[in-house]
Amino acid sequence: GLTTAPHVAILPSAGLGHLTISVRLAVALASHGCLVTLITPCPMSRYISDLRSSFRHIRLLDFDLLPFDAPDADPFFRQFETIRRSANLLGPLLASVTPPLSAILTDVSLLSSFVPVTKALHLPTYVTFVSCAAMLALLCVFPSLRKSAGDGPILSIDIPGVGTTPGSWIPPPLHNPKHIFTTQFVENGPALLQADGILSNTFEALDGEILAALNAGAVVQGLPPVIAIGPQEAVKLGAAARPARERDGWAAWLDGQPPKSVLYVAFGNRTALSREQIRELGAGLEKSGCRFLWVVKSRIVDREDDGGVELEELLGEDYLERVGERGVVVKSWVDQEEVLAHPSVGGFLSHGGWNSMLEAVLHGVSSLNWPGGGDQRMIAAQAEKRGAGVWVKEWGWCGGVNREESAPVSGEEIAKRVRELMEDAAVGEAMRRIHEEAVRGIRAGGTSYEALRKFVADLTA
Ligand code: BUP
Repeated sequence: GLTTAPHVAILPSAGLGHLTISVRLAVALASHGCLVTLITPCPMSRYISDLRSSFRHIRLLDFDLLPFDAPDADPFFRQFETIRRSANLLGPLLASVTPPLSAILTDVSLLSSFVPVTKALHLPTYVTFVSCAAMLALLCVFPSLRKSAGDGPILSIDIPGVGTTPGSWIPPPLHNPKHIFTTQFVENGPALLQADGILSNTFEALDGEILAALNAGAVVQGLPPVIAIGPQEAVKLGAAARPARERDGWAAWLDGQPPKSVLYVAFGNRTALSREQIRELGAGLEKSGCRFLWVVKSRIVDREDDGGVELEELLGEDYLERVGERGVVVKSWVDQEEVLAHPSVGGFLSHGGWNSMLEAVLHGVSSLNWPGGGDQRMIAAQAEKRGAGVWVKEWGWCGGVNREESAPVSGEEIAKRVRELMEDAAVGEAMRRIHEEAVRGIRAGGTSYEALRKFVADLTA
């Protein structure tokens, strides 16, 4: 008979990283023949309007949220809570969409709040998961783990497929049973069992063992299929999508550097280093003798807020003069995909956020992951196992909140490791291998490509 395209709605969570993957997924699903509606609860006007003008075939559905006041809270947390508390408003909105929806994809962090709403509409509900498979496995087992640890810390975790994970590697808030992250985590774990499937932005060569354990029911029984569809490629938005735009200063500078000679330094949107650590990092980059492009961030803000502090104040008066043509320092934001894709870039000093790690793999750039918090030690551990990044455990966390107690890592030490990263052939070779596997996976016939195609075909059937 006549088949019509399935219509899929995507609900992103707060934070740029989550919106980014939702946009990538929207574009990928559309390319597999889906009609896609992206629900936009985020007041990130510039990004959303870029999206509107760049992808006319993706529908945007404004989700008007209930006001929620928490003036002191982290902007990410405030946005997240605002979305969650508005869950009941989504039902009528989804029901009114035409043609009727075939499925909804909701970000895992919102799952427990939204699954009652989507289930009431009898809408097939899929979860989007944007971290490593070890984190997904942790999410599955965590509620019982938390219970048996009482009010105490969690010392070590044994998960089938993952092995033994030291307690110090899991997201730090999980050690505090009262933390909002923990209460959400404990609610979202069991909610996974109500979903029809989990779309995970990872791939076989990176996370295969853990995916197999999850799909065999070895981690938790009754888990819906975990479908690895990553690494999802970047999509060009707004100004970046226009071919004739002017090159940014840093991009023009990159154009003039030798192949693979530049170290790119950035710690994501939500990881700010202390002033002290910024100074040491600056000294390290200077000492290393490497060329570098450094995105400096001293405050935890998303893309649209640029912090307000002057570079000279952070780095010291004559730092930029001393570094001269050898390095470029940018405040707040560059198009990271464009940087990593540039032939001059040969290394990446990163916080190892999930998106950043996958982007480095997609472009085959050797990385040193210096976790800043959250899931980033779990990611660094898995990346190291598969050759997708070096991890210097002794450095501890790079980020402000988690680093408070300890002294900064010295410039000397940073210089040494950075030079090693840029020069070590074995590191480069390991990255090249995982890069090739990742790319093979997302091309026609590859595991991730075919998994997404089958997902769409099953919706149509
Ligand atoms: Br910094 C920076 N340009 O200058 P992660 C980041 N990015 O394009 P995070 C830029 O932001 P969450 C910049 O390419 C990646 O897609 C980068 O995501 C892009 O880390 C994204 O690596 C960063 O997952 O995650 O920001 O800590 O936002 O989810 O908290």
